[in-house]
Amino acid sequence: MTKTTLTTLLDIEYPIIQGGMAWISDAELAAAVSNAGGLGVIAGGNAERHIVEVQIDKIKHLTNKPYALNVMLLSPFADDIIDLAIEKKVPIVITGAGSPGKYIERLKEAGIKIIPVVPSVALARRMEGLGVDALIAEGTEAGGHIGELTTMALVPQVIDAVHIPVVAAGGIADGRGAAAAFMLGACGIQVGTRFLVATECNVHHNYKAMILDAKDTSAVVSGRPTGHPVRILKNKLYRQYCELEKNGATPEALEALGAGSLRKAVVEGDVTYGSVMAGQVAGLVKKEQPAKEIVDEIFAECEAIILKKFQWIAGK
Ligand code: TUI
Repeated sequence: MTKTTLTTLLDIEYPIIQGGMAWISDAELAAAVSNAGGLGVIAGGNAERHIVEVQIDKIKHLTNKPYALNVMLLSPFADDIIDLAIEKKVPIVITGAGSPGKYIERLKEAGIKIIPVVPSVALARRMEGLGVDALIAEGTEAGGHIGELTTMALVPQVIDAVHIPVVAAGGIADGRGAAAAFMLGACGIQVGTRFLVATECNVHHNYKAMILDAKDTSAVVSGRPTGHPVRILKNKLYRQYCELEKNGATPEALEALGAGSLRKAVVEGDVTYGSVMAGQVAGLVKKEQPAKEIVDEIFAECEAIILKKFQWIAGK
């Protein structure tokens, strides 16, 4: 048990949030993380309401611990997913890929805690002004849709700019990353990539294998010209993307190449022409293990590092 403002706010045992990963974070993974004492997250992604509804109904049978629903605001169904969160009395909503401004009043009225993911200080300030409960400051090391700033630079700047709890995300996969996040002043961490290889994660085994094989330079960014840069593992799809970009393809043509590509990798296991979203820490992820083991290991390692540093500082 590690008490921080985040564990108190969310009524969880460990200050860790599982990253909401479109097509991947289902009730099974989220429940495993919540049962391990962290905050499990079901990802709405681009899915229609009825798909997400099944996962919410399912998680209620798999855990009695708090969980969250991640609402991806670029989704054409974002309005429906917010309605669903309210109807189903989801305890916590995490938003990504945009500003949740227009939904905040209704979510607050329903007693739902709101934690937006922010890539900048400006958005962090705006969100605080709207009365959100906490923020996740996500650095560009993260997988999937990303901002510009690194976690190391973003997190302390966001912390200095707001008075609400700030969780660090992007580039954190083990106890060393967690300890670094706490040193920056974060009250918790969000981890995505490492949970991709959790035993309870239902992503295709080819996707897991590619994460386990990744090295430091495997994760690259595609789609900058579309305005929606996405971090993925290098493959043939990425090379096609680069070719199109080099030849001056329109953002629409680039978007078209990406359409449906995440599903292709996650569900069909086509990791050659599919989009294998992952963070820069993919190279640190070396084995498949149960979510509980991942959580326990991260905090045991984090605690040991922090205790060792204190001894060092005290000159012992
Ligand atoms: O949302 C994510 N990561 C994601 S979403 C996703 S699904 C997807 N698939 C294809 C294309 C795009 C997305 C895969 N990974 N992380 C949280 C995050 N939010 N990162 C950056 C942001 C963000 C960016 C701009 C949040 C707010 C924002 O606001 C701009 C505004 O509206 O002011």
